[in-house]
Amino acid sequence: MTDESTTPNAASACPHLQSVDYGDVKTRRGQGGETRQTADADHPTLTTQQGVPVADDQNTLAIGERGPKLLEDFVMRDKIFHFDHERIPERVVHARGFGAKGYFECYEPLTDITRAAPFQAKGKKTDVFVRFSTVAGNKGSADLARDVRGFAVKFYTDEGNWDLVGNNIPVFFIQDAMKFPDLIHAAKAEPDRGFPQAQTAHDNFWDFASLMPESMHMLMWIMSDRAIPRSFRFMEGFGVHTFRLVNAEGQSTYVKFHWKPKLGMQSVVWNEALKINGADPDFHRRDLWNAIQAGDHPEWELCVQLFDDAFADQFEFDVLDATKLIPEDLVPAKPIGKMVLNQTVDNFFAETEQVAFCTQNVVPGIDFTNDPLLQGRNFSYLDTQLKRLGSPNFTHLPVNAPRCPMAHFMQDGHMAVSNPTGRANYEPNSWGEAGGPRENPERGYISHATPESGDKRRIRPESFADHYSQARQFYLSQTAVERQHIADAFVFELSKVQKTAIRERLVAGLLNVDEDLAKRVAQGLGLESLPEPVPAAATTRTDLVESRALSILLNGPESFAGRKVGALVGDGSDASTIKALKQAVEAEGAMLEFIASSVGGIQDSDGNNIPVDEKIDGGPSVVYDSVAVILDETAAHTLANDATARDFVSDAHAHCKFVGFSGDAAVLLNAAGVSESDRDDGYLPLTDESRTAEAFVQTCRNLRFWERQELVDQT
Ligand code: HDE
Repeated sequence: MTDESTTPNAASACPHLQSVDYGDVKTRRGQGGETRQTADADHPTLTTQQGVPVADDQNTLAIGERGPKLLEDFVMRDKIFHFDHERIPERVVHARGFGAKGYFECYEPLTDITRAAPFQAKGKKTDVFVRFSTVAGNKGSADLARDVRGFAVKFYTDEGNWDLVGNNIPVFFIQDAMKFPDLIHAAKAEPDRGFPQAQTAHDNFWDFASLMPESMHMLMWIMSDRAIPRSFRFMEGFGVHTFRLVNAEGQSTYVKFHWKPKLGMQSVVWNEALKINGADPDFHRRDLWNAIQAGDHPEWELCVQLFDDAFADQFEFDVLDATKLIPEDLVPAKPIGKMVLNQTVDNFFAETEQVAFCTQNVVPGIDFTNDPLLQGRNFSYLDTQLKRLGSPNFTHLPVNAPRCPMAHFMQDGHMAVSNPTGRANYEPNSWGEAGGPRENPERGYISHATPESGDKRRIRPESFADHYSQARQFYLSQTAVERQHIADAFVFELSKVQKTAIRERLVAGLLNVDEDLAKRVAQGLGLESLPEPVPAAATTRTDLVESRALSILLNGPESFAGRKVGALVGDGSDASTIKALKQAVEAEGAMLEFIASSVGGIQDSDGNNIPVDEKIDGGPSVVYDSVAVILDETAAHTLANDATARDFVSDAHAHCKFVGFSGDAAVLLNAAGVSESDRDDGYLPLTDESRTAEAFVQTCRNLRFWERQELVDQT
């Protein structure tokens, strides 16, 4: 027998441990120099999944020091086995998402129109879980893809879970769920090559879209800046479909749900999106995380458009058609409560990844309509959750479990953690008090008794046939800047399409929307002549009135709260100017970050150490809402030779941002190509007088100096 085999267990687990001090971290080293951190008063003992204490988490059990490893090592196998199975199938759509928790608070009782629990009393609070997402990209894709954002809300009501699984755009690409797999196949990476990732800018998508006239209204929305939001906090949400609210007497009212952000709407511009995706692919999730962690809890008002059959019958379009909206000018969106997101998740996988939204999760007082898309979704979501989460018991996971009393006879299956107790697992039964739950005709869910008749057929209603009128209304309701962005987006996307016939077909569709738009796109694509318009199933209406609610810029914020200023500083930056800016930004409820050549911090003109948030190449101006450049002459000259510092300025200029600058910073501005004559009213001087900082922040409320755009485009 060798010495090794006779060594007692405890000693062999910790041979020759040497203490090592890393300054703030105290560890020990094993014989091979490996780091060993052992349990102590502050750190509990590591165990296997079976609860067995682990003596050595660094070395696999072996024969001899350099010999073969043993299959007997259940500690190592437990760890690797679990790791091998860490992934679950990502969602087939909306794979990349980010969740947060909070509550919904009801403004006034809505008992006359619905018996739904969250709306029964003023001030009533209902817990919610929200997951925002992009649609096309994989789980690891970048946040600022041009895409629809999912806006899914799970209400843990007193009468079960209600999932309002919406988007940040009020209409959809298709009218019948039958086409969903085709739409998603076309939008995602092309199957032979596996790219492009998280982009619709490729042949397959535009081939499909150009052959689906019903998608035109939605195309206008996704080519608009709605598809590149600045933050989840600054975007609207929509239930999309027409639903029903049903009161205790069984009377139904049609409803469309809208979420309106209290902080107002805001988007980035496309060139920024492209750059943000490189600088910070987690831009949106980081933004939400940071805001909630900083106590800046985002809020949305839940608004409802309520209408009856009489309105539905006289409305120009079919309220069951998800490619149409009801303009707010026709039916106002009435606020009925607010949602506050005040908690980040404790664990991303347990909550954000495993949350299972299902459109068919409704509660008494909320019901479906015959929207063919909604009906298809009601099948799809349950099916998808079984595939993803692997068991019908996904409702046992805390994020999915209702928070109201629950009693039923469903049992067993994979991973059952809360099987019903007692003898009775069926009904009817004669077990008296131990007999378990019974149906409840008073409190139970009763579907609205809608009369239905007709022949069993596969047919699209004629009332769904107008594909262009609302697309036109949307386009004409935009400001000039927004129209330009839409045209530019079509040109960008279609320029990535290789087949000219596809580009032409799309322009032929746009001719049914607006001739000016079609011409701009054709010109941007270098088409030699305009094609003939696509034959339309119904003539485009030109009498629909423009609607302010459809524009982002007309619904921007009233203040700069929740936004972020990036200040480029260096050693010697004027202390009073920095202080004044910080005060003005914070008084507005906004945030100030410092950017410098080194993350080690700077010394201002008074010799104070100012901590720096980002090194210049990690904090480009694209990730800020406005920028300030506060430099003394020496630092300005040094940074004038730094390409990233010049980009900081020239990007801010090109993206029409407001720029505050101290006198000496002009050296850098000039070097970045923004000479004195280029400095328009979007450039504001910052001095040691607090009024200059206040004026800068007040101007920032406009978010961008759009007057610059035309000039920038020309250059
Ligand atoms: Fe979805 N959708 N969808 N969808 N959808 C899914 O369910 C589906 C549609 C939406 O953060 C899937 O859990 C069909 C419209 C959101 O977890 C899947 C149709 C709208 C989310 C599915 C639609 C949405 C999903 C994939 C056509 C806006 C993410 C993973 C009839 C109103 C929820 C999953 C989350 C997710 C099917 C159309 C919104 C496959 C068949 C319209 C926000 O079940």
